[in-house]
Amino acid sequence: MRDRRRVVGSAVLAVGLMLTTACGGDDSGSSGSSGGGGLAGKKFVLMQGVKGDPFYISMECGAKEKAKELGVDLQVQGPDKFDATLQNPLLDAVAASKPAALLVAPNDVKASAAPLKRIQERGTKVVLVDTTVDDPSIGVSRIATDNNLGGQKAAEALNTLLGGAKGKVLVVSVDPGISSTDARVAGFNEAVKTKYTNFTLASDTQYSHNSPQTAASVIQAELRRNPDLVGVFATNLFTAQGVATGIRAAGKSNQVKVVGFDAGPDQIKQLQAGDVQALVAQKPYDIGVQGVEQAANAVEGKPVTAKIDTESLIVTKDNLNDPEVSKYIYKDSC
Ligand code: T6T
Repeated sequence: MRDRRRVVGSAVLAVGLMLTTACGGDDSGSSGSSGGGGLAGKKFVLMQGVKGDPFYISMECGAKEKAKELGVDLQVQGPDKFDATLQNPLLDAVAASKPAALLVAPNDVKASAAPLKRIQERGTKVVLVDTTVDDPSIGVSRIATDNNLGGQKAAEALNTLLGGAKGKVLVVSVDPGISSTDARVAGFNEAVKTKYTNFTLASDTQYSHNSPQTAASVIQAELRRNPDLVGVFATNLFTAQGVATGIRAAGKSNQVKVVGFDAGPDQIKQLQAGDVQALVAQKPYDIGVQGVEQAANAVEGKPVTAKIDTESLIVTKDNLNDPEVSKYIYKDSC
């Protein structure tokens, strides 16, 4: 059932993934109708890292499905930008409404801690989904992709694409202080240092601030400084989209191989067009399902799993139409 719902069939892919714009993001409720016992009607909140991002929309789809099954009332919210100064006031408002549980993707490892601590102290069960904070006392459960491993997989994919050749590569990330993307950078850099020593980092990690436009300008500036660049690892959806657009605009799509994290509908189009050569797809739907499961366990006083690492997989033009791969392509509506 779960898999069927998230399948994007290969036929749909073939006609170019004509998916419409995002539905997720703001206060869309999902009141359950069945099951749940002591959970029936309990209020849960999912605070996304940012609104309108197919990664978080896919997470929302999984969370809603599970909430429905358990009879939980799930409200979904997210800031307009991936920015703790925008997310924190939303978290303070959540604290005031005292939900039974909060699933949250904190925007910053440090700046998000204080409001989450306040929420937790008021008795709400906090489950961290996708991103985390440094303070280990926050969250009864933390559920995320093994992002360090994902970064290592990206390095391996780039090496395969380049046939083991020597050359300059670059990492473009989002902002320092985001647990997920920082771990991807660390995993990639470790792999370059220890395994893919044929690569040289062209410069320090560059940052897109989660803007495709900024990512496009960053890569174009970098291509002017390093015209012999051969590869880029872009650590999230909007960064990867912008990097691919920038490389195409610079006329360097044949020279520079791009490995991007995430598998949003527009990223798949870029993969099909040859502007990106590999994607590291996460399983956000599963994170949403497991997030609600763990939150429900905490609310009911049942055992909770403190840390769950979810998987990622490499998507290329060659495996894209395999249903076991295409089912992990993100959605922009449930
Ligand atoms: O890559 C995901 C998520 O894992 C990360 O924490 C922030 O960016 C995304 O939402 C993609 O835009």
